[in-house]
Amino acid sequence: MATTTTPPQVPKKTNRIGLDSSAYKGNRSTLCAGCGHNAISERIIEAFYEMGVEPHRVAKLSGIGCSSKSPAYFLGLSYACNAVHGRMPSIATGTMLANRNLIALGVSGDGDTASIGIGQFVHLMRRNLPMIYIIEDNGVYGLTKGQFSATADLGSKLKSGVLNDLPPIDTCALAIQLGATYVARSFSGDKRQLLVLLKGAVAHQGTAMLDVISPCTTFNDHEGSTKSYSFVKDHDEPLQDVSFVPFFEDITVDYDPGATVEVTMHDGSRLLLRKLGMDYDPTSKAEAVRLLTEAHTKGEIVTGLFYVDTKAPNFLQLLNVVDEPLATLPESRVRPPQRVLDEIMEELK
Ligand SMILES: Cc1ncc(C[n+]2csc(CCOP(=O)(O)OP(=O)(O)O)c2C)c(N)n1
Ligand code: SF4
Ligand SMILES: [Mg+2]
Repeated sequence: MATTTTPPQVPKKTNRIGLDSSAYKGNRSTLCAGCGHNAISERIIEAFYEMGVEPHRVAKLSGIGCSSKSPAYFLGLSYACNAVHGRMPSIATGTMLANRNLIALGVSGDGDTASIGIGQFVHLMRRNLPMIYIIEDNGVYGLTKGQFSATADLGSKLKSGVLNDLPPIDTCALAIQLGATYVARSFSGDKRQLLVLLKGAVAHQGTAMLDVISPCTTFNDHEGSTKSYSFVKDHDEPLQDVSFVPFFEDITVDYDPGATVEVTMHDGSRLLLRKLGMDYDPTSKAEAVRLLTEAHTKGEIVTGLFYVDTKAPNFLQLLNVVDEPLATLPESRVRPPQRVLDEIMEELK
């Protein structure tokens, strides 16, 4: 009689908290094949897996758009709120005020952020709320069939031949000027750079704003578009070669301090920014804004970490928010005693 042998079980690879990568995945994507947003979802899965973040500590927040749908496709064990178009910042602010132990991960689109949501975006950036804010930037309103968004470049062309005659809003320059403390631009097709910048964002304790150019294969990947795969590949000018050493890996790295800038993040992780060509100081707001202005003039797409400040107080520190989730506080800690109420009434007399 023939005997059957069962193949030996290969144990699944796990991260530092014992979870395998399936714990960081979500539903199967319903976005178009080749959409840049799918590649960003994959990098988010990798970053949170490799950082060993507990999925139940993450709150995924988004607005409306193909980009804003994408949180359904990663971190399926995390909390999630798909907000109203352009209103994700308010929901994120409330979430973090209610429980500062969460890690807020916002995913928005260029339309969601730079058009209908611009008012909410600017106030979020000036508050330096601890959160990761990703703009999946394709220069169009993908979900509503490809109209220009406010990040579309002057002179870029729609599939129908219509030319864009308005200048773009640079969300990175805006975020830096307003007060965000970790600001970067990347490309959905640059797996390595995007993964490192995402890990740095997880380690940061203020607003980490990542504008990720993410081509829309259906409506904005043709000749004449400045957000197509081929245009971005041809015009991408990486500012630095970025690498990341997480706090839980006690690794010493040899580098030439003249050519590499080391940034220590809030949790002790380190970002190593090896200069590529020009001298650049990522702690100078003025330099960052100048760099972005010059890049626009030259028609270059500069990617990398533009600005970082690990010292500025964040919104929760400014407000002195308690450590515990507000919902767990007993009445004795949330209700002022009668004596305090009486004093207030006296002052108002
Ligand atoms: C209040 C409101 N106005 C308009 C719309 C229609 N709408 C849905 S998504 C969208 C734009 C999405 O563009 P973007 O944020 O760039 O996301 P993408 O689909 O390109 O990823 C618009 C205008 C809406 N859903 N709600
Ligand atoms: S329409 Fe564009 S943005 Fe939306 S899923 Fe398709 S390729 Fe992506
Ligand atoms: Mg868009």
